[in-house]
Amino acid sequence: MSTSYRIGLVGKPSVGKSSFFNAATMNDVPEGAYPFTTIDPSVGEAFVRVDCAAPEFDEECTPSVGYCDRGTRFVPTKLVDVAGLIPGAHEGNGLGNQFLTDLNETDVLVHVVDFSGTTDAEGEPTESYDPRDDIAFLEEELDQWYLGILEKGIERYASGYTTEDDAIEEELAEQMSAFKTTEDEIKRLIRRVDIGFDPDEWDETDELELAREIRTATKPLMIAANKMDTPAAQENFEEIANDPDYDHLTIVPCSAHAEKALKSADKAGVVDYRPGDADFEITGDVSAGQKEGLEQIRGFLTEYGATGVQAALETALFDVLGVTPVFPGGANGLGNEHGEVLPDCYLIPPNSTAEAFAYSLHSDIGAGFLHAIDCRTNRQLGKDYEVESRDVIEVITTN
Ligand SMILES: Nc1nc2c(ncn2[C@@H]2O[C@H](COP(=O)(O)OP(=O)(O)OP(=O)(O)O)[C@@H](O)[C@H]2O)c(=O)[nH]1
Ligand SMILES: [Mg+2]
Repeated sequence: MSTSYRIGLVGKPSVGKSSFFNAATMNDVPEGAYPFTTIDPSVGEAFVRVDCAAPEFDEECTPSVGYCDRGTRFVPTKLVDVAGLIPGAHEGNGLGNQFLTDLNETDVLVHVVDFSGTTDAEGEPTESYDPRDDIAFLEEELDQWYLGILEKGIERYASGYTTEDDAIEEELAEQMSAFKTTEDEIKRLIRRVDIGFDPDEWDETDELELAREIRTATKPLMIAANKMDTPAAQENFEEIANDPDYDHLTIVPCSAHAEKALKSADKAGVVDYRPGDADFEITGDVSAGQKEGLEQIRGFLTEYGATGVQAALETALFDVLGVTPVFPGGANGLGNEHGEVLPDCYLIPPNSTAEAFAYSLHSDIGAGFLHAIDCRTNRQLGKDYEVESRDVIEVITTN
């Protein structure tokens, strides 16, 4: 069993969250140039790319989930498309708090921003809207959401409802359990904000700062600059990507439309396109108009290296969250008893040890852990070895 990660797509209405979702998952949820096209969240299967390890062993892999295309493994992960949020959502504006609840289960967020500037703060059509305003508002909105929950925890604590020897971090960890945080983490974050452990001493700024720390720790976020197929978006991107004020953010340029068009054309047998690639081949009969459209997309790929949809998902999971892909293997040949070769590529939490990896395979394997073997070098690995990206590992157990 490997950990199942969920990537959440967030942003104001009409930025292209559902279009991105459809492009990534080949689903068909409604897309529309009007706010709140999406009301109920959708969960779909997307893929992240990992260089397959099998060719290094002169083998061909047989994936049990996902697929492998010319040496690139496409490993499934969950993608969640939620309703748009507008300023004041935490106070009930727009669809209010519902979408926030839908985000609870996500591990990392892709903030989809309309870089073309053709939608206002509410997602209504406009011109020359500054994408910087979107970047700022979303984080503020999420912070307010966290603050509201944090305040409830502080109130509970102050009311003396909890038992005497409860520490504030215990109360807050319980209050914020939906965000998968722990007492230790809350303690560490309170220390980092440096406000002491007596909530009576905290003012509003302290509380907001703590809420923000907890939010960034439990819902890390990156930005997908969408609608990059338009000149206005390209201009905005040029400016913002070169603005030192935005250096702390990861911004991936993308075109949900281009990705969807290429995948659909591939499915129709008109082009050969591997998701995330910088180029494609026209393999079928196309009309002059289709050819022109495809060549336009090719121009985009040449300029930006890819459509950006794959890149955004992989940046979120591998760079922002630090998830490690690892192949369970065998030191004496990669195949298992069923003749499957490297059937799995697991996504495990950052900084996992060999022992933690063994536990993620099965609790019995973790409990019986003797040592692990690096299948590339046949080197023995101890339980504290920190698993690295694309390691091929066999676990040796007592049983
Ligand atoms: N040019 C361009 N337009 C896009 C792109 N992606 C989405 N759009 C358009 O943007 C509009 C909104 O798209 P949706 O995917 O419905 O946006 P959303 O963020 O899901 O909107 P809500 O569900 O209302 O929150 C539609 O008219 C899309 O065709 C893109 O990559 N390029
Ligand atoms: Mg939508």
